[in-house]
Amino acid sequence: MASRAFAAVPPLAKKDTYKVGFAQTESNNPWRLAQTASMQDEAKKRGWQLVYTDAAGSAAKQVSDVNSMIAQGVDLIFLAPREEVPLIPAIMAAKGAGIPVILLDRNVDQSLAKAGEDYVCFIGSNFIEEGQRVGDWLVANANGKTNIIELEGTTGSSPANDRKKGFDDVIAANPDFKILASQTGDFNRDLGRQVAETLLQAHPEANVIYAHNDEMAIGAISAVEAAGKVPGTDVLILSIDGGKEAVGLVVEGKIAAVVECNPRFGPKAFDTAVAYANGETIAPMIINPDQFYDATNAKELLPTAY
Ligand code: GZL
Repeated sequence: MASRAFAAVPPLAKKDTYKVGFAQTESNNPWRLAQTASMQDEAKKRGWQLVYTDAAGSAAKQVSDVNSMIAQGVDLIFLAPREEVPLIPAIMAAKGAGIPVILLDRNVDQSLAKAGEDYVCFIGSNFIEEGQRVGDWLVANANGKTNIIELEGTTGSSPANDRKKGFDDVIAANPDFKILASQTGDFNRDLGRQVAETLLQAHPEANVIYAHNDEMAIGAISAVEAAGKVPGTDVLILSIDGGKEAVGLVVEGKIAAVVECNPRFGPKAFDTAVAYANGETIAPMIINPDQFYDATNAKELLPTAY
């Protein structure tokens, strides 16, 4: 793994406007599209030049996307590392080229790169807490439904790793509950549906599905219905992201609860870059507050969902 060539994160000069890169992981679901739109809107609002790339689901391409931004001489790079380890070389290459990196949304393996040394900071949700909040809600509201299928996000990504850890730790502390099976659906709706169908066939006693994101939760609804069961009545479906479609399904009773993971990074990301240029101390982790939706508040809060 690349060594740490510099002692600290490269500075960002104070300027009126900047040329910044945003290396997106993929554009395969509403959450990612909302994140990209927020970044593009903010760049336009501030008159900054945004060099945008889409890695189309490939960590290797995301590394080359960052390297191309370095070659273009951007002032700073916003990076949403698709997976925790493969993007480390890109972070070190930017650091070596004197370009500061701000991580958005997804984090990197903390044993390989550190905020304040290798990149400016991480801005995003506390994924472990998101998983814990889903687990806590289930323990309090299960009404006897304790046999769980877990649909994991992208293998190796920090949201998948940490949403699993947060939820599974709560379940481990509550012996009445059991995770029957846990498998990746790659944050994808149709793959989530396919995996849920397979696991429901293998575990007909399952009566809870915990999906690491809305797309897989919505896919799971189709799988539950294909199995001749009623979402919300026979099987509780739990999710994270909190997009309009999923919150609407909470109102309908097909999804039991959703923890928000707000994708609107633009204002906070650009403000953090300016604060860094102004020499302000930047916290290593800037955590976004996440709303919680269930039958008690989804109807009222639906208009505010992204
Ligand atoms: C979480 C983000 C995840 C979303 C998914 O911050 O990285 O990626 O939860 C998206 O919907 O694909």
